[in-house]
Amino acid sequence: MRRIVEGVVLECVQGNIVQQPDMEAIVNAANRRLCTGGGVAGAIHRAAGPRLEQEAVPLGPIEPGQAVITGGYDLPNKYVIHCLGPVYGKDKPEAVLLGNCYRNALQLAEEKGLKSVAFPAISTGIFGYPIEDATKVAIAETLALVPKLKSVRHIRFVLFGDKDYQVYKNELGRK
Ligand code: AR6
Repeated sequence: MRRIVEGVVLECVQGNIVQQPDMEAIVNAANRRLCTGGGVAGAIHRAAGPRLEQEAVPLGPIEPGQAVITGGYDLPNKYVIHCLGPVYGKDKPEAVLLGNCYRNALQLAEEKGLKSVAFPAISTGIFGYPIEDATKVAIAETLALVPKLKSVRHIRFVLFGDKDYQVYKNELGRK
């Protein structure tokens, strides 16, 4: 599912975040220490190789909503943008902190002059954020930023599961 808003392609696909070779940056659903983990973080660190941790860990610890950028190493992507999402029910206000992830990630992409960024559904796995609520935040925040983007021209949301993909598809089509 894809739509174009003010010249920016917004799309959602079902797939794996580490298999998006046409994107300049992929976003990691990181932990505060920026080390490897489960879910997205595990997949990204495995695919990027140990040099990713060597660069990322000294940049941490980060706080919920914050984002930092590193190289992509053995990934097909030039950069990884690491975001710490809120733990649902613990880091509050969740929606603000989750929105900050998308805003700060896109700001880093702009600063690097990147054209394309792929996001996973931050916080919706181990951190427990309900997918419907997280999707509303991710899409509303991204749409609010689109008019300000100068270099980013392609934003892709990559959903692992079919249900998550359907939720994104409905939300992106509705707005
Ligand atoms: N590609 C795309 N989406 C994925 C992939 C993948 N390879 N793997 C999982 N997902 P999570 P969080 C989906 O748990 O909730 C880590 O251990 C998954 O189904 O990766 O922000 C870190 O070290 C879910 O919908 O991130 C942190 O400690 C979404 O991506 C903690 O987990 C996010 O799931 C971060 O938790």
